[in-house]
Formats: sequence, C-alpha cells, structure tokens
Amino acid sequence: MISQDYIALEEKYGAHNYHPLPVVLARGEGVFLWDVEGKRYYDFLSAYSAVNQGHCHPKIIETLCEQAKVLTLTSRAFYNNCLGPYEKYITEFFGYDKMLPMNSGAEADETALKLCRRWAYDKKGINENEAKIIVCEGNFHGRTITVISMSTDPDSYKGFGPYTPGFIKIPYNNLDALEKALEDPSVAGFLVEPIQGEAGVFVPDEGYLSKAYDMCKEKNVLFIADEVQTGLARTGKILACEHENVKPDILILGKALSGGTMPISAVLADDDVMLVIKPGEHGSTFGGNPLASKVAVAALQVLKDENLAENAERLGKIFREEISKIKSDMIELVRGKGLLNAIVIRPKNGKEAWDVCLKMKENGLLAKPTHQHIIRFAPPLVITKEQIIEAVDIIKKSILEISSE
Ligand code: IF1
Repeated sequence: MISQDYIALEEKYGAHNYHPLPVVLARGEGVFLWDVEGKRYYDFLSAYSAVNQGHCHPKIIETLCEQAKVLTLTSRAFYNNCLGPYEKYITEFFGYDKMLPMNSGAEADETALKLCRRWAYDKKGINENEAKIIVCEGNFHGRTITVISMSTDPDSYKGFGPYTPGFIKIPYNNLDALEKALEDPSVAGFLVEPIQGEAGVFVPDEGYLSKAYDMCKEKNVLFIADEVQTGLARTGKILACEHENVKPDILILGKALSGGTMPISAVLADDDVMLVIKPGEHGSTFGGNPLASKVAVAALQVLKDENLAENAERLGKIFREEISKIKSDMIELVRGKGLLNAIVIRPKNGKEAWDVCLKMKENGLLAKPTHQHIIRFAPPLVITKEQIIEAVDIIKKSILEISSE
C-alpha cells in the first residue's frame, strides 16, 4: 500500500475529527520521521510536545518492553511494585508531597479542577457548589465537556453544550483583569498555561506568572499550572514556571511524561490540597499502571541525563535568531521560549500557513499551523545545533519558494 491507500482507509473508516497534513508516517527515530515511501522528515511538531525525548528513545523503549513482559495493569484495587517507586521519584523530582496518576492531559486537568473545588469546600470554606475557577481566554486544556466549558474557542466548544458552570474567563497576560476577578470571595483557583501553546505560542510578559501567583496567594486562591505542553524541558527549563521561580499549588503534567509511548499524565500537589480527595472519590482504570509507572520514570530520567532543558534553551535562541534573519514579507514575527516557537505567517498571493507547511513537507520538514496564520515549531529536544541549522534552511527555502509562486 502507498500513502494514498492509508489516507483512503482513514477517510472511509475513521471519524473525521482531524484534518491531517497529507503524509503517512511509518517510522520514527530521534528527531526524524519516515513516511511509507521511505522519505525522511524533520519532526517539528513532536506530537504537540509529547515526544520531547525523541521518537522511540532506546532507554524508554527498553523499559517499556521489559515491563510489558512482566506486568502491565493491576488497577488500583490492588497495590503493585511499580507505582510507589514512581510516586516517590516524581514527587522528589518536582518537589511536592504527592502525585495523582492519570492518563490523558484532559483527565489531569479535570483532576486538578476537582481537587481545587473540593479544597474550596473543605479548606477555604466556600459554600458547596459555589466555587469558581478563573481561566484565561485563548486557553487550551483538552477536549472533555468540562474542559471545553472553559474554552473561548468556538472550534472547541460550539455545539457541545450545555456547559459546566463555575468558570470566570479573563484575558491572558492581564494582571488588572486577574486582580478584579480575584475580588470574588468564591474564587478557589486560577488555572493558567505558562505559555499558551494552541493559541499560537503566546509568551506572557516577564513577571506575569510570578505576580499572578503572588496575587492568588494574597487571596488564598490556588495557582494551578497546566504544563502539559510547556513542561518537561520544552521551554528551556524543566517547568516553564521555573523561568519566574513560581511553584504552582497544583501542577499538571502529560504528553512527554511518557516520552511519546502511551498516555501518561500526573497531578502534583502538597498534602493540604491532595488529601482532600478520599479513597474511592476519584481514579481511573489505567491511572498509575505498572507499565506507565516504569516508563514515566525512564522518560523523566532521560530529561535530566541528557540535559534536555539546557539544550532547548540554547537551541531555541539559535532557532529564533536564524529565523529572524530570513528576509521574507511572509514572516510577520517569530516568538517562543526554548524549543516551543511559532512563526506568524502573513498571507501572500493567496498562500498562507497551510501552503507553507505543504511546501516544508515537500522539502523534508513536518509542522502544522495552529489557527490560520501561525505555524508552531517544536522539534524533539534531542535535536543538535547542526540539525537546527539544516531545519531553518528548509523553512527558509520553503517560505521563499512559496513567496515566489
Ligand atoms: C488535540 C491542541 C496542543 C494541551 C494543554 C491539556 C491538553 C493539551 C496545554 C490535553 C493537549 C493537544 C491535544 C490535541 C492537539 C494538541 C494541542 F492543538 F489541541 F491544542 F498541543 F496545543 N493542556 N493538546 O496542549 O491533553 O487530553 O490531549 O492528552 O486535541 O487536537 P490530552
């Protein structure tokens, strides 16, 4: 079968809930992907930052294969010999008392919302069913009904009502709006992405996160950081909150926590928050399974052993510098932190971001637009300087070719 055959199968037998770039991938290794015809591409999406350690990282895959032969799933009805060691490792890694294991990022966000609401009633003394959580316009936290109830993007929420109440939406990167919202005594938490990935890699002003954190503490409101996409070395620190020395009250992780092998997410908090949920009040079939526990430890070890945060910091700067040198009126601006970057494309002669992505695919690099005019560039963090330079050359070649069509 050739690429078109695989595309036809998905068209006929699969739900049409995505519009993928027309490429059919068959193999991944490090920063590279190969399609069914054997053509090689630089991966500049990393499965939306779920493959920070590179495709099929040997240490992570070896751990996965070894544990898969021994014990994969017990459910939490019983203990197993992998979860406790994982919980100890990850809580010491990030400096929290406890971790609640889940699977998808959306589930982890939902878990954080439940912890926050329960804490509001049991610890802050807010009236039952009246807790409110502040969220930011332009947010992306997943696709469940409660999570899209927080969304301001019609593509995420339209036609899926009725929505979960209890959310106050304020502009991102706006401390005055946060201060005003915090005057409401029934506010229990502030859920924020340190950088808004889906919205187009919006990096807030220097000081936004630290001042927002301080304002929340003044009002006894939980600061909840969704680091599903920005965490795990992506932005040049192990957590994006570290750029401003902020330690969230609730930390949400996902995606690269598994090195891109399987859904693994986690919520971390100290006892005064985490212990408000009692036995039998929350969980999931696969949450904290032995296989995920072993894989997550290996995935975290790789981040540290290979200094991926430092690599992201150093190569992200080079990426933005080199992109800024490209002389093209199709490039409006480049922005980002570490190796989470985006180029805003100015349409020209009817060509826009999607056409640039198709041209880059032809030239051997895969990336995808977020919203109409923004292309996100997020390679695996194991990329080298030489590979960054080669990738920028492909981006430059593609934009200049599109510009002249
Ligand atoms: C899709 C977006 C990115 C996330 C943050 C929670 C989640 C995500 C900050 C939920 C997931 C994914 C979902 C995927 C595409 C991708 C995405 F375009 F949707 F918005 F990365 F920006 N918090 N993001 O980015 O995690 O439940 O997916 O494991 O739904 O198309 P999940």
